Amino acid sequence: MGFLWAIVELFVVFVSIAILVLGSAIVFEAYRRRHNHTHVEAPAIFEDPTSLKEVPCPYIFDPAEKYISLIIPAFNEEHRLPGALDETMNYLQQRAAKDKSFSYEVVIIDDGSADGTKRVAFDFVRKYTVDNVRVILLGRNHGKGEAIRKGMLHSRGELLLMLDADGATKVDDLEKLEKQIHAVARKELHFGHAAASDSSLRISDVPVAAFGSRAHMEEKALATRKWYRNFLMKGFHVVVLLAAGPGIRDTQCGFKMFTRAAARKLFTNIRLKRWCFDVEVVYLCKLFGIPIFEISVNWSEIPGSKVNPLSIPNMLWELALMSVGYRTGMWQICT
Ligand SMILES: Nc1nc2c(ncn2[C@@H]2O[C@H](COP(=O)(O)OP(=O)(O)O)[C@@H](O)[C@H]2O)c(=O)[nH]1
Ligand SMILES: [Mg+2]
Repeated sequence: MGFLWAIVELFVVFVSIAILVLGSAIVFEAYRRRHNHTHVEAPAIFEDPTSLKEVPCPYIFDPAEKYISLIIPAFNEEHRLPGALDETMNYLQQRAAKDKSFSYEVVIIDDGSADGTKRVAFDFVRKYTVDNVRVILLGRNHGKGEAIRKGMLHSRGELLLMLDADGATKVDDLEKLEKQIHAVARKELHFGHAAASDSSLRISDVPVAAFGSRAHMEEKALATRKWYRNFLMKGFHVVVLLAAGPGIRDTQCGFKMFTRAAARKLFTNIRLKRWCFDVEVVYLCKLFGIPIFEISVNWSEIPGSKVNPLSIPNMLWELALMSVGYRTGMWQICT
């Protein structure tokens, strides 16, 4: 009898393990399909909606052709994008009118929106020409990180600024980040070893990152934000600390500027495709020794956020992936 029980027990344990393994495999496969970690490698095509001609697509390793690129990820933003973009274009035009050496482009990445985002974005291309406003269509939804990666890799600026489609930060705050980058680059170009031998070096050649930061608004934000955003924020600080180390108070602000040299290193390596790509940016900056400057910017909480409690598992998954990927050497870095 005892022997029979032992067989039954063994059988139950075996079946449980099999169910567990099978269940995990099914969940993992479903997850893999949903959050497929392959990048969009098809070349970004810029279509001129007026002439319907395809415009050659630049690459981050090409020399800069503009002073600044503004990279805007957009997912279902038909309502929030027009206002933010009007404000942005006004600012850029006014600045270009005052300073003839100021040239710019805006690159909007439509990340598989199901609403009229593409139409809205192409209206701006028509209004401002394809030299000033460009649209990359990712086809299906990949995530904010992937949209920004694609935009960074195909833009032409010496300085590259990522900013949200909802205009949460006032666009002229970019001058604060720009000033900081100029100060660092100037120092580096004057005193750096490379500059001594090559006088043709430009600001875009010095790898620097400037992060907009909302750390100064944290108390007020905690009082006004939804509970899960506060929970996310607090918990996130701890997880980020574990994943990317200390030093940056606000990794998640959607307003960050990079020099072309920094963007080359960072966005040819970045792997995370959704909300935690910013943490990977911090990790990679540390790895490459790219200095990060955190600069306080204005931030308004704009209604219509796409971050919700369902984003939490994805965030944790991305951070776990990143920690394991880099620490085990499975994620190789190209320099
Ligand atoms: N490409 C892409 N961008 C997204 C996605 N979800 C949100 N965004 C963009 O990320 C930016 C910030 O989004 P938002 O929902 O306002 O986030 P919050 O400000 O952190 O609450 C906006 O430009 C959104 O269009 C997405 O799935 N893909
Ligand atoms: Mg927002």
